[in-house]
Amino acid sequence: MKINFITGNKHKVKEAKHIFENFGIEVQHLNIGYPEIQGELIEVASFGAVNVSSRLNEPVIVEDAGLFIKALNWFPGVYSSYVQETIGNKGILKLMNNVNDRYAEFRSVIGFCKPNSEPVTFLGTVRGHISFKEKGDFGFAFDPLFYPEGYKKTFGELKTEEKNKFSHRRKALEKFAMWYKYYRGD
Ligand code: ITT
Repeated sequence: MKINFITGNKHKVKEAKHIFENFGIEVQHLNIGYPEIQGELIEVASFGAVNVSSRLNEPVIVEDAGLFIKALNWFPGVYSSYVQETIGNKGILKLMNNVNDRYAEFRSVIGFCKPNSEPVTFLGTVRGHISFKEKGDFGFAFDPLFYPEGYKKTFGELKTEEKNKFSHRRKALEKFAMWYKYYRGD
């Protein structure tokens, strides 16, 4: 069993391969881009999945994800990628200077679509809080800033296998994998 995963982010592919292994699903990585509309994660993932499945004429998944910080009115959220490339982790820490409520969530939405069908989406969330400084060299992007709830290590201090046990991506990919493997019914 195989699925096309359309993304330009190699870290996402590494995490997905790890998770899909348990389901016997092989990841075919294609970095062919797709239009990312301005909107909520679910809208972006749905639109992207429809677009690529019709271009490729094959079933595909895409993922839209982000870091949502409560005290910043859930910024950077859908702008996560842009914010990471511009102000980066140091910029986020500056915005969080003297902020006591450090609650944050990572959210991931997997969008699946096969040609000429409606898209299906799967949401995964992990709760946590923002650190006071960057910690760890593992993972990518905001990982060194994020303490998952109940952990004394940031995502940046966890190896892929550990992060994958409970990450937002794990939850979304696992929901998708269960459905794809057992319930899809076609
Ligand atoms: P594709 O759209 O090509 O899949 P991308 O990196 O642009 O790759 P998104 O549009 O989903 O991915 O942007 C999400 C951004 O949110 C991502 O670039 C990171 O900055 C951040 N992000 C998402 N998941 C993350 C994670 O597990 N760890 C750290 N940062 C993450």
